[in-house]
Amino acid sequence: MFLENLGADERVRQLIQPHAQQGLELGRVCFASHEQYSIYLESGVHDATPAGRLRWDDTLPAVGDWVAARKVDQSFALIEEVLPRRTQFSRAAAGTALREQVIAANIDLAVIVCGLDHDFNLRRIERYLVLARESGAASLIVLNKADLCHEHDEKAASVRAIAPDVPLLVMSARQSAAPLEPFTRGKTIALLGSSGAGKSTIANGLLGETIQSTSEVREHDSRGRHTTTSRMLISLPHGGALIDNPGMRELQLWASESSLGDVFSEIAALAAGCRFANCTHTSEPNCAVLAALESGELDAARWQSYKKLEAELRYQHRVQNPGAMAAEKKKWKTIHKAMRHHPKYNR
Ligand SMILES: Nc1nc2c(ncn2[C@@H]2O[C@H](COP(=O)(O)OP(=O)(O)OP(=O)(O)O)[C@@H](O)[C@H]2O)c(=O)[nH]1
Ligand SMILES: [Mg+2]
Ligand SMILES: [Zn+2]
Repeated sequence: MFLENLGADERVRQLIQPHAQQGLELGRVCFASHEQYSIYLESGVHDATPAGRLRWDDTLPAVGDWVAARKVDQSFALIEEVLPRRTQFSRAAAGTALREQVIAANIDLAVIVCGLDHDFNLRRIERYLVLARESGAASLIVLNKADLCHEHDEKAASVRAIAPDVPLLVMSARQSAAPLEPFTRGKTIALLGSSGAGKSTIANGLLGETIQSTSEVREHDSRGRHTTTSRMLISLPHGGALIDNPGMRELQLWASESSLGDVFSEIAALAAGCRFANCTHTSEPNCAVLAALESGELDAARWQSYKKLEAELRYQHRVQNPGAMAAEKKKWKTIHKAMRHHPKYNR
């Protein structure tokens, strides 16, 4: 019953079947930090540790994962298997090499929280939208702190312009999180946004009690204080679960070009109208993108934002695929060699 409230549906029930025959039971990871894990089992919360095999296979669980676990005693369990994910949120983690870091798994709805104070930033919203799109979860944007802002209609309109298909709520979490409640029932939601945007305030509102600490933002720039430092999955009173996230200082994208294209779909549509299929939209004749920039149909800041994210993804792709980089180098070597031997360059 308890796990059903947390979102255990037909899919995970089926996935656990073969493991249940081995004496394992269904669980959901509610906390993961520095190799410390907690999981919900039907009988309640247990501390847990992943089987060594998961570490070697690089398939360690993340918050939100459904797992097959072996209960060791009343308070401790061993995670034997991570069940296939429906969605997964990742960011690029810098270490010795750039790698994918899964932040949370099996999220149904990404709630992108942005304050209507100095926190308000369309470009950051776009970044989160790309990340959410890549994860497979649906998105919803909350413009919070409506009580502090007089021109929230204007700001809401500018958000609608960049994300016409994404549901948008303008609210004041300090007063009530009720507007968001209908979107959360039976779902697993993740609260994303910068420090001080009001994620934990929203979480407390939805939970109906103060579970997450919150703290005042700096007055002059509305910056938060990184109050939430770890990620936890908490069950919601009306069914479903939420993950309150720490506000990330800088969120490195982990996404594919297709997610970027989905979030900036009007740009992809424009580019399809360029005369050259491989148009770089810099100086080519009959470039639909340049024409749209000229006429004002495409906002220059939006275009810059797209290019910045695209460059970030390209870079990432190159670092991840040394093979692709080597192939690119080889291609240029061949071209340069051909040029050296070409009569035009040898006069
Ligand atoms: N005026 C006003 N203040 C709000 C509102 N929502 C949140 N706050 C305040 O903003 C401050 C930061 O809120 P938090 O909920 O701690 O922000 P957070 O997004 O969880 O921040 P981190 O945990 O640091 O990532 C707190 O002082 C809240 O009381 C709102 O709707 N209106
Ligand atoms: Mg917080
Ligand atoms: Zn073009």
